[in-house]
Amino acid sequence: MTPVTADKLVRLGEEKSTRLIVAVDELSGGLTLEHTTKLLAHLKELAAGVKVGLPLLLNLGLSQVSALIEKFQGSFYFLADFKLADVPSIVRKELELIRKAGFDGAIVHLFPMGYEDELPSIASTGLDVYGLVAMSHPKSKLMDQHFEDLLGYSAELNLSGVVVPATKPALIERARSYLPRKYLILSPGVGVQGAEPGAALRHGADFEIVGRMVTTSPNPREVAESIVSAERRWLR
Ligand code: O7E
Repeated sequence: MTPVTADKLVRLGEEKSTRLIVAVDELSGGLTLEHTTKLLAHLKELAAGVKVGLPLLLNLGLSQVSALIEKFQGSFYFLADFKLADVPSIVRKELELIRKAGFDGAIVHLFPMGYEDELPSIASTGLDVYGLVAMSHPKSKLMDQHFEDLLGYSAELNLSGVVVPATKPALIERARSYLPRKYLILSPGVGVQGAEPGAALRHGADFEIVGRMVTTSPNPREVAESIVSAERRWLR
């Protein structure tokens, strides 16, 4: 199996000295192409990645999302978060289409399992895959109970990394000590969901996924600057 290292994300993070991935799920003026383009233009020097979820996809449609990726592909790492959780052969097809749309990486829910024949070979298409092993909200009891199983399973799949919430720092520490260093830890839950910017990095995460704190602010650039300056204290 070829190891996957999410080179582009790591490179952009280092070049810009940032560990911010912006989740564009909500925008003050609405999730239009115009507003999203304006936001990304403002964040060019501050964010390493852009997470595109179903709200943006369903508002813009895939062709506008692809156009956005093409416009900003040199500036950002584009991460698809389409809540993939299905039988392995279908998830594989979905990942191939995500790659074709221009994305650099994609997040997959690991709990359906059975991915061992499908996910490692996705690396050859150039798409990085991240597994979700815990969730940020306080009521995610079933996920939390199976965190160790999902973490162990993620290591078997030779992924680019995992998603572990910033709101549960003990889980980040556990993931960091358990997984090989090449696994990136991406942490959502910063800002509106309660974690302080930089805190996930302090506990061992590699990147922080931040949505509404930036995207619904009247001054997204200023907020992003404050997040990045908090993160810079913890850069390794
Ligand atoms: O709370 P915000 O606005 O900073 O947004 C957080 C983003 O991270 C949002 O896009 C949400 O879908 C995502 N996220 C979580 O908030 N918690 C999780 O546990 C997992 C994710 C996530 O990215 O899941 C990938 C399947």
